Amino acid sequence: MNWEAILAPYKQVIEELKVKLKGMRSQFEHEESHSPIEFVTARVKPVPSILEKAELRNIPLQDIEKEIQDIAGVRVVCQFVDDIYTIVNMLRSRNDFKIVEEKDYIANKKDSGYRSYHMIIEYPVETIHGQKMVLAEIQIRTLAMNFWATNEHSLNYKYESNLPKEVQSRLQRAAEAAFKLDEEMSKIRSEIQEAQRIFHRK
Ligand code: 0O2
Ligand code: 0O2
Repeated sequence: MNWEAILAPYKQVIEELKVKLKGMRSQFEHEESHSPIEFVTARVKPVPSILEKAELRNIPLQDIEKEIQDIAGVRVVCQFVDDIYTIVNMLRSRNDFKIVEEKDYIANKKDSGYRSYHMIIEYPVETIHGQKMVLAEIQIRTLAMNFWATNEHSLNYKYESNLPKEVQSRLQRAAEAAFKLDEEMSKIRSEIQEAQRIFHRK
């Protein structure tokens, strides 16, 4: 398989989405005091991870583009939980792509303790062979959720997804602690924002 050719449109999609989301951030910074977007990262899923996921789920190679929805992955990280829903609503009102699925792992956290808001979109990308519809996953989460997910992800990698029971329950408790932190931060949000406004004026 010519992976470079297959993945080229996905690379194009994440670059375009990154520009658009970072554009939203700078617009917010100019027009409002608080941007709901802290930072944006993106990646094309590495080929070995694509193959691993396909094998795990018995997805035939010719169905990979249809069945694996996160080959193009964009992550939007926010300060506050409310910011996540601000972004979600803004993304829903756009007309440069179509939302095909939404998964609210904040209202319904995963058993691991994972929290995030996921949107699967269908994004039209112009290629040298014409327009192609490409699936992409946008993950929207707070800094605390991101901190947790990043650590959990690397532990899982280290233990090859066979985390010892005690590590699993520790991680679940850490996830609750991270969520508590988000709740506490929301409560003092107005004070933080006031401080940021003053800092910005300086
Ligand atoms: P900015 O606007 O300066 O923040 P590329 O190498 O072109 O594929 P990029 O964007 O350089 O893409 O790399 P990637 O890995 O997609 O995104 C990394 C971006 O996320 C960088 O910003 C980092 O500064 C930002 N980032 C990662 N972790 C954190 C974090 O914990 N806090 C903050 N504030 N930012 C973080 P850029 O792209 O340089 O752009
Ligand atoms: P990567 O690139 O290593 O992050 P589904 O068929 O809906 O049950 P699917 O299609 O895997 O499952 O989608 P899901 O679970 O909605 O989202 C998949 C991605 O969300 C993962 O990508 C992770 O990035 C993230 N994620 C989901 N659950 C967890 C979790 O328990 N911990 C962490 N750290 N991240 C999680 P991949 O495929 O793992 O790839």
